[in-house]
Amino acid sequence: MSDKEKSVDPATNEIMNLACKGEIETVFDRYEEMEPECGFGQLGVCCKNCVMGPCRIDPFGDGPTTGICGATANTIAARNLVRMVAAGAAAHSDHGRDVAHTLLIASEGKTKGYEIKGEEKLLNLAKEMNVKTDKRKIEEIAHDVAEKCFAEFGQQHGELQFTHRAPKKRQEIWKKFKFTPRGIDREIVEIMHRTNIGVDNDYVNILQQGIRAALGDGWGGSMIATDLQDVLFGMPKPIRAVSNLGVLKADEVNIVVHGHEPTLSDIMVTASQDKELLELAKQKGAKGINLAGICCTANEILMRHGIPIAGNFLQQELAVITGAVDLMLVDVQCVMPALSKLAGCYHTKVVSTSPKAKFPNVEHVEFSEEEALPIAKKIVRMAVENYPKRKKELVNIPKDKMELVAGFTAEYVYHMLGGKYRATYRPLNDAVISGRLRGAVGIVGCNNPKIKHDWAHLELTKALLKKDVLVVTTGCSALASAKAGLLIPEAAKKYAGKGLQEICEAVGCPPVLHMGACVDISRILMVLCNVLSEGGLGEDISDLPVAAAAPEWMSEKAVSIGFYAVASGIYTVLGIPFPILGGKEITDFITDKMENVVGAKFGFEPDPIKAADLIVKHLDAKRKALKLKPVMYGE
Ligand code: NFS
Repeated sequence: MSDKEKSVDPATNEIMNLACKGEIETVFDRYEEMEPECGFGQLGVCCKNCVMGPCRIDPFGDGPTTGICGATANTIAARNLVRMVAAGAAAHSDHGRDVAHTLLIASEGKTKGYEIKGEEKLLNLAKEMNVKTDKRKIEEIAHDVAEKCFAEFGQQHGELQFTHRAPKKRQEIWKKFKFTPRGIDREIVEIMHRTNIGVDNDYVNILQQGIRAALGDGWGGSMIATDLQDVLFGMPKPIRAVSNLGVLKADEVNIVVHGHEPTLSDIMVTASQDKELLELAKQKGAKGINLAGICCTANEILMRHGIPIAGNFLQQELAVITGAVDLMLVDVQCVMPALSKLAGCYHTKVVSTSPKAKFPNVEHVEFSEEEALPIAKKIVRMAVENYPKRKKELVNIPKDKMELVAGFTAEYVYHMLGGKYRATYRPLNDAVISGRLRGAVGIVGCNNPKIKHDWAHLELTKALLKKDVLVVTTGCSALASAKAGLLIPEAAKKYAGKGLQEICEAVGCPPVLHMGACVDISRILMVLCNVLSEGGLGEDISDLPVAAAAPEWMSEKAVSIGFYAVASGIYTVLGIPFPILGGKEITDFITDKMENVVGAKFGFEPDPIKAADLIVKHLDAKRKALKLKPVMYGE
């Protein structure tokens, strides 16, 4: 690759230069080679939902104005978009289902390696779900909670349990427009039905089902994943750790876990500390076994165990190019197929584990929750045995690494602000009411080679901090902030406005709060519910001076997240527009009219500074509507 720097992260650029010299191909090269990308696809006006086509609508009006069946650009764009929602919601929800399964078999004593570490959370869930707790063993309670969560996936009518956590007003809006999800799977299936040739042709009606399925993700599948993970693996608490490629070690066996489900990564933490395997590592000449993570599974074990972060989505290939990764272990989601070919150039073993995600020419060690620990140990052993094959001349580990604090939860905020004896959200609400804090924004989502790596995440985050906006973050955006040093308390002094600085100093927290993986955006929803119940800031999420942004998104999961955020009443700004711009009316609906329905809308803005302006304007308008004082430290 010849081009100028692809990232704002020095470690990424260093390894990119290496790749370039060695003529090793990465995602950045493949992106360049793909340009110009298909314009019809970008505008959302190509359809291949039946084989009379594929059809494409001419965006300039010179060619066909409808598909062969008569579908307009708006219909086609809407169908394509909600199919993205279906795929995204399915991914998050299937993750949630796997966790429910693991909890179920763990409660029956059928697993090797898992135990119930989050008792308090389990008991709270039991109460919420009407599961009896009196004189019952913790396993029995866990069993019934897991079964109830399982039932949410296949439920055919009624309302998903956790939608009742939303403020009353929000629930009423959902009821009024038939947005309340009935069952997680049902809503996803209905998208596939409605977008089949010749079914739902009204773009607004199509979006209605997209919203319902997305809410089934945010207040269903993702929320179940988060809550049951807390039950199984324990509640995260703020923890210090280190991030970036510099966490790889030259003299230790490096195992990188990549993917999403902590059922695998969490057990790898235990396996990598096994005495026998550590001894074996020494025999092979390594000083220890170093576990590190990439993407959201990294977030899971970071916030529960302080396991270091090797990088975010666009760094997965770069980790291999350091030549120091002895084994990369993958499960599901965000794993590039390119890894298999790339690993062939190094000694790195890539190992797939999920029956749902295999790769040609990649060794597959099938993971099962029942045999979790023995399988994890087997994989660690493979890594250790591969260590002597490391080619010293190919090892280049960048020096860059950065301290961070991660692991904030909706529950922890009570203690963080209220102190030891009086757990409360009051100080947070008061900070907003008094104008010391302007509001809060969730910055989340992926990386995308269309945008300089990490740049938009960081520019937007810094611009908002300066305006006294508290930032909460998850996913690969959280990892971008981690690498840039925004997740340490000291960052407040450097980047935050005076009001936010005062709060961070008083509480001892960073100005950017790491709240976990992408499924943990459900934690952010719960923070907002808690803020509303504390009082003084309106009655519905759409009343709050809050917003969301995904400046570098690329995954279908982000489409689902965006929809449940907006349908929950949160203004959401995307750095890359949805592929719908070929349909004028649907674009207008999503970026404007939707506000009349759900009290929030999408904004599309690639420039992070302009995005920050849009968000600040929105926060100020919400403050005004609540009749709050002007922000304490002015502009
Ligand atoms: Ni987490 Fe969200 Fe993937 Fe990163 Fe993007 S999809 S699940 S943000 S890139 S891991």
